[in-house]
Amino acid sequence: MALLIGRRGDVEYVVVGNDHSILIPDLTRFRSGAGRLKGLRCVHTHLHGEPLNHEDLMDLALLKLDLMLCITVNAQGIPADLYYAHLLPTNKSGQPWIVEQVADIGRLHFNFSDFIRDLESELSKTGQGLGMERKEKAVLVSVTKASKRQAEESLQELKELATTSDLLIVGSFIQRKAEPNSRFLLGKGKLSELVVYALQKGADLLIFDGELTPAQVRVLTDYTEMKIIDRTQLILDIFARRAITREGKIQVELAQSRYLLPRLITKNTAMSRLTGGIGGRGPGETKLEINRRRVRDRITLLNNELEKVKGQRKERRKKRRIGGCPVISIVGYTNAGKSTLLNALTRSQVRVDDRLFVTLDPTSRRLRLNDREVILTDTVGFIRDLPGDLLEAFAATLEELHEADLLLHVADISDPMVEDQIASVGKTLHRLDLNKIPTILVLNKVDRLDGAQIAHLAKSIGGIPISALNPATLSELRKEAEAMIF
Ligand SMILES: Nc1nc2c(ncn2[C@@H]2O[C@H](COP(=O)(O)OP(=O)(O)OP(=O)(O)O)[C@@H](O)[C@H]2O)c(=O)[nH]1
Ligand SMILES: [Mg+2]
Repeated sequence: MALLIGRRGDVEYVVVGNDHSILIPDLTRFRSGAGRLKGLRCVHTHLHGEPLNHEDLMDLALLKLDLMLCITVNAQGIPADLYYAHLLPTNKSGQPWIVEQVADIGRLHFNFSDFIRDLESELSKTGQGLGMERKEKAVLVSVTKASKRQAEESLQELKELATTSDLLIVGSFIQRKAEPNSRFLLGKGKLSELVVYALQKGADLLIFDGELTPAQVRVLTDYTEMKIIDRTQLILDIFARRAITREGKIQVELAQSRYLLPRLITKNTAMSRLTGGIGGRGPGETKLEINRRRVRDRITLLNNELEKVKGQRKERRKKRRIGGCPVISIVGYTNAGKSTLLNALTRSQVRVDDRLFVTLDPTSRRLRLNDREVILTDTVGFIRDLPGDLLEAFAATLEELHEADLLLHVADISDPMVEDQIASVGKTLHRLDLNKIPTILVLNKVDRLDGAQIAHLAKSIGGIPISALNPATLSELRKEAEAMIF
């Protein structure tokens, strides 16, 4: 038999099980926020004299109970040893919980109110006093077959994405697995470790590297009672915050709606977390109450609007074409320095920032090459595994690239992942059917490396080394572009 007892000592539930287990009811109506426990303790009997078992501890962690206590009973039916466990604040040994044993219930001296007040204040201390409270705190999670190094590099990028989205990353959690558990992704034991880890770090958001299926989001949300998002959603969120023009906004909302649609069947709790987006912002927030049909209608509407915008773009392009100027488009991984190069070549002032996806809307500037005029355009950056919905939604913007006579593929040579990034940009260009356009590979940010490193990389990767911050390094690139375009 089990009692679930609230903070003031009121019994919320009485559960009757059998001689070896009890079933705890759905507790979603009880609170538990970042760094906060459930406000319920579970006191139950163990009829065979056994201490707290694995299931008890899993429940303690996953449900974030205040306390899990069992009273064993001896052969005469008299209360014997007693065990209790509670979660621990962050500690050096990384222990998630502690189990205590008391030999006789009569000797249990335990002031619950003082205990729980101290524990909760310890738990909520994490990250406080640093002026960080206002930011949402998140833990990054990677469940992967890849090597530890690959997983870490991938998480580094995920961290940049999260920071760009104004989240505070308070920890990361990697599980390497040959075959990820397709339903839960992580095993239940690992999942409970993750929940306690997030609690200790004061996080209420879990960000999974990669894309979760709608079913996985549902199951993970139900089990952890935390907000769950994946890399795709994070990227969509960034785009939603960056979009400025009407066209950009339509494209992003379209991508978000498409992503949301198959996920709308989830249970209510999961849905409100999901549709709220991160901190409930972006186009996602208005969707709390809308159903699938309305999302579908919205998608149709957005598609129509996008068609109109496409038409207008085409007209504008035509007009430009009449002038007969050749077009050079800058493409590349996000943050590679594309906008900086546009600025350097055309002495413009488009926005440059050390963040991901600063540029969303294409910008065109005139450029004089060898006394002839060309048009140089800057575009949205690419990223590894660019969400399909997003790529499709941005097809209108990226269509412009089909008009290009030459592509400058800018890569950040100082990034340890540069070769992967070049490859994934290549893949995206292929997906967009742009791989037939002549391309110059531009290795940017050489100022960050020494001569020997540059020579080595330029030889193994190929391409023209430049530093977009230093116009003096651009002459070889200008010459090569001239030669290819005229
Ligand atoms: N050290 C160094 N930094 C550079 C160079 N070129 C660009 N950067 C920096 O790299 C960061 C990103 O530059 P952007 O031009 O915004 O990059 P982008 O490719 O347009 O990025 P998105 O539009 O966000 O995809 C900025 O902080 C730039 O100052 C370079 O040659 N050397
Ligand atoms: Mg840019």
